[in-house]
Amino acid sequence: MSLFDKIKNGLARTRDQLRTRIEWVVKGKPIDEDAFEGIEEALILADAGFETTEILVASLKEKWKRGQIKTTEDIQTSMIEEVEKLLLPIERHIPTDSKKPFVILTIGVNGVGKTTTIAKLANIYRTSKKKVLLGACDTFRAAAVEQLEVWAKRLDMDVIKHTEGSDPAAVAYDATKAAKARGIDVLILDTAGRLHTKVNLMEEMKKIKRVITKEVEGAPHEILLIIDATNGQNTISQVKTFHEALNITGIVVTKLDGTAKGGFILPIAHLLKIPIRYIGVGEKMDDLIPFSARDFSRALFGDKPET
Ligand SMILES: Nc1nc2c(ncn2[C@@H]2O[C@H](COP(=O)(O)OP(=O)(O)OP(=O)(O)O)[C@@H](O)[C@H]2O)c(=O)[nH]1
Ligand SMILES: [Mg+2]
Repeated sequence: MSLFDKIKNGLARTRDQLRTRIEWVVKGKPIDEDAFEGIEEALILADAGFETTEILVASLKEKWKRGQIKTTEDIQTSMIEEVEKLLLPIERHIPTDSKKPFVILTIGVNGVGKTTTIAKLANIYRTSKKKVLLGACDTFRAAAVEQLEVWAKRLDMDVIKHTEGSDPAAVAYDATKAAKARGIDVLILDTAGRLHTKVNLMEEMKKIKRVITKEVEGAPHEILLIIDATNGQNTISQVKTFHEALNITGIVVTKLDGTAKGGFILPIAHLLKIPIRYIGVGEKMDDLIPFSARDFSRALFGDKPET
């Protein structure tokens, strides 16, 4: 399956909802003001958010007034163009080659797909011949470490771990030291979405970050927030909270395959402007795809990658 097919499959539910609604408001009638209201509704139902939806629909309307939009296909083409323009600034990949060890700190609330994403990401780096080490800073439950170890075994790489309930920052310290000593290219740290102690999650993540910076100058080079697409627009407040506390450098959106609310990526691009590094479209090792504005916009509204 091509990458585009994977994105297309992943976005099937969001696309079906959007397209059915848009076709339904437009089909068989000349395009009028009412049609744009229907398009607005379709976008909002896909969690594209009011502000972003208004801007998109306003630019479509402009084109319609200038006579550049006459058919449903014209709407589809213009929508793809506008959305691609909106997403292009956040299509920026992780600049791994710059430092060694390149340290990636993975964060996010519980259950969003952090550990699975780490495995997928580690697989991508391993495939490009990088030496990868994993750090199990999720000490909330023993099963978390085991889960990471199962993946690591399949990927043939090591995990630095402590016992359940130990200090996550101490694991980060050991993992960073080990990465330096072993000539590791990429160190990826898993963290918990919940803690044993009453310490605030953000404070704990800040502590981990400080420990890493002390060991490797400029690290963590990537603070990667994982968000779950099935939460739609609700993830926006999560992104804001984590960004304020930790200055995240990138986002991975998981579980796009399980939702019709994939439109929430548009306000993330438009309002928050934080790069989306990858999207997750399934539970398997190769279900993590580099974010592409072009492919994403086409998969959201159309069938074909060309045009
Ligand atoms: N359908 C689908 N499922 C996913 C995707 N990414 C992760 N999952 C599933 O989501 C569930 C939770 O994933 P984990 O990786 O354990 O999430 P986590 O954030 O590490 O969870 P905690 O460690 O408990 O905080 C698992 O069943 C994964 O298989 C995705 O892109 N698509
Ligand atoms: Mg986990």
